[in-house]
Amino acid sequence: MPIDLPPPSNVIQHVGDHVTSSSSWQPTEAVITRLEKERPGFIFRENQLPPLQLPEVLRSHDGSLATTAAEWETRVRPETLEQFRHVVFGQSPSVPAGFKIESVSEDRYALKGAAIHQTFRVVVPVPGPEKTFSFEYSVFTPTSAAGKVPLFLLLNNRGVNAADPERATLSSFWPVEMLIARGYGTAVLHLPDVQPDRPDGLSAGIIAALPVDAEKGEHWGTLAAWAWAASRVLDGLQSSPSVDATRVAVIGHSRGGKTALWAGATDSRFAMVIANCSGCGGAALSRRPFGETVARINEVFPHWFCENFKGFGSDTTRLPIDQHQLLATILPRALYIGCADEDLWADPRGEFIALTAASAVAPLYGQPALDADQLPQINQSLVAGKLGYHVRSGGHDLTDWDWQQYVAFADGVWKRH
Ligand code: GTR
Repeated sequence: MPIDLPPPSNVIQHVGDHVTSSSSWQPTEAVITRLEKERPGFIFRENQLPPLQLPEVLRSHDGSLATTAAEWETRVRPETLEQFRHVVFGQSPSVPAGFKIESVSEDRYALKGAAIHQTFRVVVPVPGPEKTFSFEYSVFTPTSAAGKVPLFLLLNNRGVNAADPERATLSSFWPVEMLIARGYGTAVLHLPDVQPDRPDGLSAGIIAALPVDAEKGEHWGTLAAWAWAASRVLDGLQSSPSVDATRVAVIGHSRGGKTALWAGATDSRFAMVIANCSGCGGAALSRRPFGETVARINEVFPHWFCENFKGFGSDTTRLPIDQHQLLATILPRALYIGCADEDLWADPRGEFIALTAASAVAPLYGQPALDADQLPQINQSLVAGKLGYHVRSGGHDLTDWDWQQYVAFADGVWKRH
């Protein structure tokens, strides 16, 4: 049963082609005009969108509404996850027997003595002649920590220089030094080590190595393979004497953000999920064709989702679910959605609508829901209970400012002051 969302009139008023605002964030005319030139044929104005109707997050297939946390957890949430496996991300394999994690290296004097740096290898038994498929991840923990530390696991979708474990190249994409100084551990998984990010990449990587028992239409895609690997890293973190595995935040940017959401949805051991500029197939709504659309993402990145998702490009209203329900499956754990002013391709406002709709789950756990009229001003972090949201000024990136908001959010949720 779809519900009508309130029109955005309390946030944005449409006057012909011009948009005037209340104090909430709204895109500037200059950015809209630039994107309309750069990406003709796509929508960057609210008044060009079709009316939005979304499935209710608490509604079960049988029509009943979850009114308790137990009903949500035992009925609606599992149904929702199954729909996402079926039509968006595909079915992932179970963990093969004999799977193990080996220590590769340890530097007890990393970052001039501020951190211990360890590297691990995940070894997955596979049926082919290679017998195993393996990939590595790196972990930094503060030397001065009195006990186990909470940790940010970055899913790195960029080159190694964006998240260099050797620290020869420093980048705001992975501010290890800042995180260590703030008392956090941090780990990085380089996503292409698990699965190549190419349309023709499905004949390589973990997807080629590890068979999955699923119909063709719901065979796992690249994002699901990356998310599965993130869970294997969490397996390793669980046996670390220096990491508090009950306080691990999985964080990713863009395609890494989409992956972080799916990892958090499918693995409730992740206590916090942070999706930065995740956009279409991430926190942005498929039924809102603002910026990147389902048709376009499946055309340009045909390897990311399962085959079934391609069938909805021409009419997203036929999708049995939408991305707000993906966000809902992460609740009542902590969830932060960050995006950027100039990144209209990723639809910051659509991400906020998705988060507010997902927040219907929060009151079942005594936590506050969000209202659509709470869209914050630019460069202001909105935090309500265990939900966070911001629109930063600037473009499609994971910046120092974004990280500062995420660390402050984790400090608050995990009461570290
Ligand atoms: C964009 C793409 C997005 C996003 C991004 C990225 O071009 O359209 O869906 O994933 O790239 O990962 O950088």
